[in-house]
Amino acid sequence: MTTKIIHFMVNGTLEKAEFEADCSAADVKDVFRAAAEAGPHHILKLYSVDGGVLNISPLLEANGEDSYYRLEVVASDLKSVGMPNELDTMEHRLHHLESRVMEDVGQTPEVVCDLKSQVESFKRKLESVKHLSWMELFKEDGDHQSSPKPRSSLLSVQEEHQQVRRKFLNMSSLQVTEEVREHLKTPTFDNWQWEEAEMLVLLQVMFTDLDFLTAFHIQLDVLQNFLFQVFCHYNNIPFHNFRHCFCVTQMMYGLIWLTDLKSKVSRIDLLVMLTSALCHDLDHPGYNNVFQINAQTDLALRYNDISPLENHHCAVAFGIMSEPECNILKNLSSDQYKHIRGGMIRCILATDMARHNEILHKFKSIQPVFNFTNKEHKEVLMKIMVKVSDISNEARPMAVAEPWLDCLLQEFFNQSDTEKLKGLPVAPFMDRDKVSKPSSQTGFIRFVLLPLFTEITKLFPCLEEHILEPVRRALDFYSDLERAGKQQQEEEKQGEQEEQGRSSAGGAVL
Ligand code: BYE
Ligand code: ZN
Repeated sequence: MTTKIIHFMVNGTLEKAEFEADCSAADVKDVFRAAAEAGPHHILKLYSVDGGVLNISPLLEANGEDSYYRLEVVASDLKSVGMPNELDTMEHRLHHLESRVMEDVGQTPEVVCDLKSQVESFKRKLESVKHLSWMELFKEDGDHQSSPKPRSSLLSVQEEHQQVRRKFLNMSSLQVTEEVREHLKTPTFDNWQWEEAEMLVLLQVMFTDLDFLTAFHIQLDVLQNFLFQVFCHYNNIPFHNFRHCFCVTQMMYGLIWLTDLKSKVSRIDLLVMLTSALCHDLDHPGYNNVFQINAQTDLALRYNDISPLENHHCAVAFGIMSEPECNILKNLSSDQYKHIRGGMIRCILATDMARHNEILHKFKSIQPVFNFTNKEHKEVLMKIMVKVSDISNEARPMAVAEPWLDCLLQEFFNQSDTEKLKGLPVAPFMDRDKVSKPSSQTGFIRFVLLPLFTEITKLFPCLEEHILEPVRRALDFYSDLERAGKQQQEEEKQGEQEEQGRSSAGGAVL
C-alpha cells in the first residue's frame, strides 16, 4: 500500500505525518489535531510555503522536509467548544418538533414535554456553575430561584471578610477553654465545629502556646493582622480553602506536641513549620499544576511550569509579610529572617505531590542514621512533617475525614469538567465517570499514606497510635466498601442477564 509523508511545522516544532493512500479525511484531521494538541472543536488551518490555505484531506500533496507546511490553531470559538451551541441547537430542534406535532395532533406529547424540561434543567445547571463562566452562560444573580446563590460581587466578599475580622478581634483567646487548648494538640480535633473567626482565634492560640510571641517579639496586633490576611487570601473553593489551611496547621501543631519536637529542634524551625503549614496553599485557584501547565495559565507562564502553584502560594505568603503591619518577622535579625524565608520556601515547595517519591526516598535513606543536629537531616524532616500534615485527613476520625474526601472530589470534578470543555487531557482519578470514593481512597492509602506514615513512625514511635492506626482503620473501612460495591455490581449484572433471558424467552413464546 502506498503511504504519503507530510512535513509540517506546529507550535515551533517540525513534525512528520504518514498517511495511507486510502485513509479518510477524518483520520487526516485527527492526526493534525493531535499534533496541534487541539480539542475537537478547535479550528485548524494548514498553510503552504507560499502562505496559501490548504485543504486538510487525504488528497493533500506530499512535501519535502524543506518545503514543510505550517499548521495553526487559529481560533477556539469558545461558544462552540462545549454545550452552549449544542444546547441552542437542541432547543431549536425541540421547538421545531413541537410545532410539527402540534399541527398533526393538536397538543404537545408528554415525551416532548419531558425533553423540554430536561434541556431546560441542564441549561439552568450550566448557568449556575461559576467556574464555567468563560462559556459566557453563567448568570451572576439568581433570575432562577432553585439554584444556590453564588457569592456575588467582590464587595460582598470584602464585607464578609470584614465581618469575620470584627468577630475575630472581638473574641479573646482567653475565651478558649483549657479543654479546647488540649484537644487542639491532637489529631482527633473536629475542624467542622468552628466558624472562620473561631479558627482564627485557635490559630492565634497555637502561636501563643508555642511561645512564638515572646520568643520572636511578635506584637499581638501584628499576628492578628497577619492571620486575617492569610484568611483573606484563601479562596472560597471546595477543598483548598481556609478550613484546609486550618486543618493542616492544626495537624502540624498536634505533631509538634505529640512528638515533643520542642526538645529536638530549635524554636525558629518550629515557627518555620507552623507558618509553612498556614501558608502552604495560599490563593489556590482549585485547579492543579497539570491544569496550569496544560492550559498555559499566567501562573505556569510566570514559573516556567516548575511547581507553579507552590511557588505562587509561597510568593503570596511573603507578599503578605511585606506589609509591616502584617509582618510577624519584622523584629527578627536579618540572619533569622533569611533562615525562616529559606525554610518556608523549602517546606512549601515540598508540598508539590509531583516530588513525593523524591522526598520520601531521601527521608528513607537517612532514617536509619537520623540525627537531629545534622542540618540536612533536619531539613528533610521539616519537609516530611509539612507533607504529612498536608495529606493527613484520613488520620482523623472518620466523621471528620469523610466530608474532606467529598470536598476534594468536588474540586477534582470541577477541574475535569473544565478540561473536557476546553479539550484538555483529563486524569482518570479526576473523572466523575471513572472514580468511586472507596477505590480512589484504598489506592491512595496503600501507596501514598501508609508508606509515608510508616516512615515517620519509625522516627517517632508514639505516632503509631495517633496517625498510623487510624489510617489503617480507614483502609479497612474503604476496602470493605470497595468489596461491597463490586459485589453489588456483580449482582446487578447477573440480574440484568436473568432479566434479558426471561424477556427473550417470552419473545419466543409470542
Ligand atoms: C493530594 C494531592 C492534591 C490535593 F483521587 C489533595 F484518589 C491531595 F487521588 N490529597 N489530600 C488528601 C488527597 C487526600 N488525595 C487523595 N486522598 C486524600 O485523602 C486521593 C484522591 C481522592 C484520588 Cl494527594
Ligand atoms: Zn494542602
